[in-house]
Amino acid sequence: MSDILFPVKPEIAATAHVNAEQYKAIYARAATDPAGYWAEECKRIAWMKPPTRILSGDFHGDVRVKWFEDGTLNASVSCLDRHLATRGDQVAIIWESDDPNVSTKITYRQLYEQVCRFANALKVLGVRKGDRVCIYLPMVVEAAVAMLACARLGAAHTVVFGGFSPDSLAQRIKDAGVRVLITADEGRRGGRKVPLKANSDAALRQCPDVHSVVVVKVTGGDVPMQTGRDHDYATLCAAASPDCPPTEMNAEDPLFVLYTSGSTGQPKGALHTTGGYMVWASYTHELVFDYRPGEVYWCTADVGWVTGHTYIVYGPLANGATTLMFEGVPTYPDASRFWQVVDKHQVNIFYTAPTAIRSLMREGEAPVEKTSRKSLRLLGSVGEPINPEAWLWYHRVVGEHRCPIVDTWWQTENGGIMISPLIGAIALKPGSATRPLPGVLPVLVDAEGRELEGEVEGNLCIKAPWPGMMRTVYGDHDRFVQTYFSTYKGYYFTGDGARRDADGYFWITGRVDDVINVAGHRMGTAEVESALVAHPKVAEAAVVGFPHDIKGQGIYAYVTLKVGEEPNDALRKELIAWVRKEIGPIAAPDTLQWAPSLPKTRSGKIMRRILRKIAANETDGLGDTSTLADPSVVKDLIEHRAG
Ligand code: 6R9
Repeated sequence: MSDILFPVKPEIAATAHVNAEQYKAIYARAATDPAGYWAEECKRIAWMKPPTRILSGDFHGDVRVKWFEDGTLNASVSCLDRHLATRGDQVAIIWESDDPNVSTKITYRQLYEQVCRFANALKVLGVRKGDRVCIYLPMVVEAAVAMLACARLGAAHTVVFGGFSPDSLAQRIKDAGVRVLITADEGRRGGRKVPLKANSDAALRQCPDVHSVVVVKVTGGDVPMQTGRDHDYATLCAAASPDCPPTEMNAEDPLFVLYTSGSTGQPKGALHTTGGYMVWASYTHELVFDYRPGEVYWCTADVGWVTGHTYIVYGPLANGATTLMFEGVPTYPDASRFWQVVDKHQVNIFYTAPTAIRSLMREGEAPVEKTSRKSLRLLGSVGEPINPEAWLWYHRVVGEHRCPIVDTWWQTENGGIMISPLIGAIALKPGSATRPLPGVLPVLVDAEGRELEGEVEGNLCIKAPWPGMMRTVYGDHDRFVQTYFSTYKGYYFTGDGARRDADGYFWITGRVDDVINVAGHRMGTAEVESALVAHPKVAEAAVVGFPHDIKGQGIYAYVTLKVGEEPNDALRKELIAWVRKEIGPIAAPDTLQWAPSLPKTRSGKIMRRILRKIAANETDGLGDTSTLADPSVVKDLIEHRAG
């Protein structure tokens, strides 16, 4: 681990939202008097009826946490209406196309009008308060419009990443009880086309309840439209009124459901509510990015992930920022693209993932150095642990030692950033997410759930509710309690391990459950396994993560074939393509090894610890294998290690 320390620069501390002394004071205040602290902070968003009851519930029993429960609001008002008087003509969204010659800008007033029109159009299609609407769009402005239009009507959106397969899309649509889908003809990424409408059509064959599909023309590709079901986005909006009063929502009414992978079975729909989420989105965006009015802010995530929800759409728009939406990829047309976009739009704050930094690092410094990047003031990282080498490269080459880096740790379930430096208050250590934000009480516990003190490594838990936390798993509250609050009683368990150093800094070590983090995307091993065993020739499969230079972790699959099936290269390729088709490209195994049998305990449990070691090529330290039913299995797997 890196011991290098980058102290807070005095000129940054002097102007930042929070300096070291203030951090200490507000951290203590939020920890000891959460209701008092958030009663003040919740005023940062627009309320129809301001709340008087701030917090109820805790992490015991059936975990019914409520924030601001007697307040009412509409999230779109905080993001749009309230800015019209002061910054109606300021750019709200800069959209940069996959094609470097194309970009557009849309002001708060224009965004407001588009959202109102589309909300009215959705109303005509029957969307009502309390419904769920699925959004399966590429990175186009219409994705933000669609999210805000749902919010305006009080319908929860569930955004599905455009890289997911028809089956994954269908699964989410069915689980959420969706009846209206918003998609595009095709997406564009790195010069290639993504067949979103074709995928939607395939998915909807399994979803008879979806009665309406709205299709945004992105590429203009020729796609079949089903009469009565499919509607053209532009035509609907042109016919709709630009005036749409916001629906009054309770603070605890759902804002969105976002599916995320866990250690078992099917993805879970993380349900976020309106008041607490919006307060957390606005608060964390302002503090962590030290956002100031007039700045251009760019988060490179996709809106299909939680980072896109909170830090492209809700946080920045609530704070009246100019937020950049990028349709493309970091390496198209070449490895200079990010920095060209930074120069073109004079970006001040830039937030990306370690996997992107590592892939650009591999291309050398020249593509970065041929750009100016003088507008940059602050850099951010999210999605997985950032290795100190990548951190230092980001700091030296991209930020020219000028820009502090905020390594932000958080999860879909959290709603927004939880552990991160505040640039005016906390000295940086490359590779450490540093300290918790005010309102966040992280603890490390041992296997028995006992809190550990001081310099120690343990399981990362959170001790008390914060406004942005998810409230339930959509449609399955028992699963919510079971997944997050049963491992260590009275604590929210993150699924991550972490170390705390002598300065009280947190170093996230990665998942301690059966979740793999592939290029910042969460993938449950169980999901990949069930896709593999769904193939007619596969008898059994075990999937683990292994260290990968660019992606952080790669996917390593051990496959046992049915009796009579011959392992060969063609079948290996077929199985990898099968997973890609079943779940999506992000789930495709990097390595697939044939396993005549898998290492199991006498009770039949697969010993993943051993499979992880073999995948990582750390076969010297396999540890105790005496509980295996047949220890010879391991020898065979080591001999035939793939990759
Ligand atoms: C926002 C997001 C959550 C998991 C989380 C952890 C990993 C995210 C990290 C990080 C180390 C960071 N993670 N940020 N690990 N340092 N700065 O990524 O949400 O997709 O739900 O993933 O990602 O393992 O548990 P999500």
